[in-house]
Order: sequence, then C-alpha cells, then structure tokens
Amino acid sequence: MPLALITGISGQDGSYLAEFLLDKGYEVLGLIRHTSHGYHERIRHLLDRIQLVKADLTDFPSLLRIIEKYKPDEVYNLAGQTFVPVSWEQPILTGDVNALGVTRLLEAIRIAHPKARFYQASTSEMFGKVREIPQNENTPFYPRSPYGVSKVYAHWITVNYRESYGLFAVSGILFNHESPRRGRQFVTRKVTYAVARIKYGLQKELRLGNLDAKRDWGYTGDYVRAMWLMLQQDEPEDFVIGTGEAHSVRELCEVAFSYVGLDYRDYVVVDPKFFRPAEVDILLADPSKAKRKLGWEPTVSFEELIHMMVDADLERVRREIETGVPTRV
Ligand code: F7E
Repeated sequence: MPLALITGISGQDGSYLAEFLLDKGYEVLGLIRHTSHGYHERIRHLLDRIQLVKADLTDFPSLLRIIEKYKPDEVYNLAGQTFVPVSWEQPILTGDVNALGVTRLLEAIRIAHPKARFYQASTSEMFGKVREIPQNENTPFYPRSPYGVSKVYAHWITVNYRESYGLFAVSGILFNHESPRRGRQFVTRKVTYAVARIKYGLQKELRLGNLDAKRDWGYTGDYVRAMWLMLQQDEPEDFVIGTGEAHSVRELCEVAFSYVGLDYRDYVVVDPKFFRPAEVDILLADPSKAKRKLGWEPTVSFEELIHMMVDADLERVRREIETGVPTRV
C-alpha cells in the first residue's frame, strides 16, 4: 500500500484528499498540530481509517522526525494560514507557516527521504493584480496580500528544490475551490449558510464586502483528483487548475438566493468593513495544460456547486434547529 502524508488534513482540502486516497487504496497519515483542540469535524468519519501524527510547520525537528520515521511515498502540503484578510493582521505568522514552513518540510524530505513525491498547495492568489486574463502556468505573479506573497515564496522554493536537488516536487496552482466543508469565513460558504438561515427565519440580512470581485470557483472534490494526478506523472511539473469560468460575488448571491426563491437584493448589505486593503479583482484560469497532460477536467458547474452548498446548509440549519446544537463546520 502506498503511504501518503497530508499536512492540513483537518481542513477542507485535506478531508477530501484523504477520502480520495483511501478509495485508491492508500494508507493515509495526517499531520495535525498540538494546538488543534480535537477539532476534526471534517475528518470525523475517517478517523478509524487514517492515522494522525503531531507536528507543526513552524517546528523543523517535528517534521524531520515524521519524515524519517514513516518515509511516506507522497507528501501533500495543504496546511497553512489560508484566509486572505487574516494575512494583513498576522503577516509574520502567515509567512512563517505558508512560506518558511514549506522550506522546513522540503528540508526534512531532502535530508530524510528524498524519494518522496511532494505536492505544494499553490494558489491563484499569486496572480493577484493579474498581468493577463486568463492566467496560465507562465503568467507572471503579482500578489496583493501577505498571503499571496507567502505563497509566491512557497511556489518558488518548491521549484528550487526540484531544480537544485532533483526532488519530485510540484506546485499545483489551484483557483478557488469550494464545497459544503468550506470554512464559513470564505465568501461562498458565508453566502450559502446565510441563505439557509434566512430561509429558516433566523437571520434578516447578510453583510458582505466587494460584490464585483470575480473568481473562478470550482468543486474541491474535482481539485484533489488533480493534486493526485500531478504526483503520478513521469516528470514533476506545475499546473494551473480551475474551471475557465469566472463569476462575480454578486452572481454568487443571485444563484444562491434564487435557488430558495429569494431575491438577494432584499437581504445583502454592502459593509466596507469587509473591503480588503488591496483587492484581487478578477481571477480566471486557463486550465488547458492540465486537460492536455493530466486528462483533468472539472465535473461540477458553478450553479451545481452553489446549489450543492445551499442544500447542505439547509440540512445543517434544519439539524441545528432540531437539536439546538450549533454545527461547527
Ligand atoms: O473571497 C470577496 C473578497 O475569502 C473571495 C482562499 O482559499 O481562494 C481563497 O481566497 C472574494 C474576494 O476567497 C466578502 O473580497 C466580498 O474578492 O472567499 P474568499 P479568496 O480571498 O479568493 C484562494 C485561491 C486561496 O488560495 C485562499 O486561501 O470575495 N468578498 N465580500 C468577500 N470575501 C469574504 N471572505 N467575505 C465577505 O464578506
């Protein structure tokens, strides 16, 4: 059985990837921090099929010990400080975890098990103030947040370890990807959860920031398949993963509210509190290389994705009302 190590296993992407790899017959090892307070809602259904080990991207010896002990065939680095607004509040933590954390992990792999194949969770936020539309693997980066800047470092250190030491290290440049397990602070979940609460009469309005921002939103279940495919290639290469379609936050609201028979204009209030110091106006992927070389294509459309998320949140809110217990994801 191949062994995969996933950092960030308790997050949205980690939970989908763990499910995917278990189905493929992998043994899955998940890295969690000592400070995670048993908050493993997204992987609770997998806990008897995966092994969790404690380490931290800010603590090199803990990473080295785990790579030395388990010698995983594949390492997926999905851990990080991933919420863009927090990166202005905590730019140093963001850089320590997202940027230097990758160097620590790559060093541990180089020293203890250089045969491991390494996947780095890179992001469309690296394109930031975009130099061209759509963005492909050759589009120059122009990050617009400490988060984006940290991810540009992480991308290049991954490329550098590949070129310096011959590691099988790849950077997957993934555009926004969502699911019913997305954190509630991100705009898609913020909208779909609010729609469910409004529908049940628990909330009267939804305060949002910039409604004109456009993103290329896809389904996380499709994106973890792309991560795995990148590590199965003969040669390590970087890939852009997205749908090739962009929608505005306003359209997201339209689709989500109209699905339950409501007009978003009756509920959405623009609140400057949610504006960012520097915004990324539009992200749109050109995923043609992934299609050509990985045979990868998204299977869930934007409307299907938002409907899936609204359905899941209606069910969650119904359960919350029934049990009186708030859900945590
Ligand atoms: O914002 C606008 C906001 O926070 C999307 C992360 O996974 O994807 C994610 O980053 C857009 C932005 O995601 C609200 O200004 C309006 O333009 O859902 P988001 P993100 O910043 O694009 C990339 C690929 C990553 O790598 C990141 O880790 O929506 N927006 N009003 C709002 N956004 C939020 N969160 N809340 C609002 O009220």
